[in-house]
Amino acid sequence: MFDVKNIRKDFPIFAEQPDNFVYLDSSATTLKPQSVIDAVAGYYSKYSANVHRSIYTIGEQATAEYEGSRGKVAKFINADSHSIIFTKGTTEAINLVAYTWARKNLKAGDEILLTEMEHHSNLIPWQLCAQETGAILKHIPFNEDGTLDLSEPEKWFTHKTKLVAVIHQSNVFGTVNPIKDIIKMAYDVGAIVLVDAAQSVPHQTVDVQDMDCDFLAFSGHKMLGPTGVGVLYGKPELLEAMPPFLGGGEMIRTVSLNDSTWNGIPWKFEAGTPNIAQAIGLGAAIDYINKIGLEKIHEYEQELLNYALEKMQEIPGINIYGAAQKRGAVISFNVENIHPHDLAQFLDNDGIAIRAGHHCAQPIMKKLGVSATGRASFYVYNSKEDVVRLCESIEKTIKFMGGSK
Ligand code: 7TS
Repeated sequence: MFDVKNIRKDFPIFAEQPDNFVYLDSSATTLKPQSVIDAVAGYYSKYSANVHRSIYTIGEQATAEYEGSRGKVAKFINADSHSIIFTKGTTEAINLVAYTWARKNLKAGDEILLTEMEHHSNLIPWQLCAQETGAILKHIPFNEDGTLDLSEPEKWFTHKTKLVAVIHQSNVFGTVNPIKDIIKMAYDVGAIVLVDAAQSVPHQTVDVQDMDCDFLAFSGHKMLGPTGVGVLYGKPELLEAMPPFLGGGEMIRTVSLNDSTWNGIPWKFEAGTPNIAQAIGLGAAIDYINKIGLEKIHEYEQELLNYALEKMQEIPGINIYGAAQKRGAVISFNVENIHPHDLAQFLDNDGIAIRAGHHCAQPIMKKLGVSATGRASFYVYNSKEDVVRLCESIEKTIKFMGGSK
């Protein structure tokens, strides 16, 4: 049994908000449990020293907690601590690879292979990189059901493919892409693979050894952690060979006026005072997830997803985008004759928070022929009751707006 009633007690926002508050926007960012808030506040109130430089007790405590968090992240995805770089989020993690590995290794005519279902943060860094290096962008298309069309791999994976950067779980369709197959196809042509795992790491077990990706990026704030912290995992041999991203304090070994040598990994990529409190908060979020059990969370979310799909499909005039067999608990939809922004506003009046918009995936919207969709996404604190409330509120809006006939 998944004890959602007790889990909700760990999230102080539910006591602050009106009783009818239903949060269905965890794909954008998740709510935070008290233990994460306490970990962040604890750093600031008890031992707020800088890390890696202070030879006094609270400085050593800060370093131990910050590095301890790195260890928790590493264990969470089955990696070695040295291959975990703290960044600001998924976006910065992807940019780090684009500015260092890609600009060093790509030349005119090389191909960067993406998909049509990427979040903007896994499109734009490569557009900028292609403009500078002369590399060519290619995009694996998606089918009507929101799955990737991998029927002609030879069209996409060629001897020119040098980098494959692909979303693991779609933030629009929920589709979980066949990442191991994609990685195999990439390795068969000698390409490097980056996985955008922003939507998968919080919801399913991701094991980088088993997946065997080269790079993996995700965000703390989508997994109950603070904003301002994310992770880039990289295979150590790749990270070692990459030039630094940002220059400054702590990323160096020696500095003279005209040149410098670099610190070892991962610190070579963490210039300046890092996001100490946020990284410590992410460690607390991982502790919280582990306490419940990620497998249990995944199972529960699948149950909620199936329930929500069943109930939502009964709503007249609703159009749900994406029907992959393997998918996460995120549902994008539109209701005939009602703009999703209007729908979101009406739901908000009933205390229900969904996202309406293009979800930072404008190319998906264009292909679907819509400017926006509504989106409901679920996490540990959601219940079947939330699904019922969502459906009732959508139906009420349809009646009020004279939507679907
Ligand atoms: N990649 C994916 C798959 C995402 O869903 C997001 C954020 C990002 C990258 C960027 O993460 P960030 O933490 O660096 O901003 N997705 C969403 C969303 O779906 N709604 O709001 C943010």
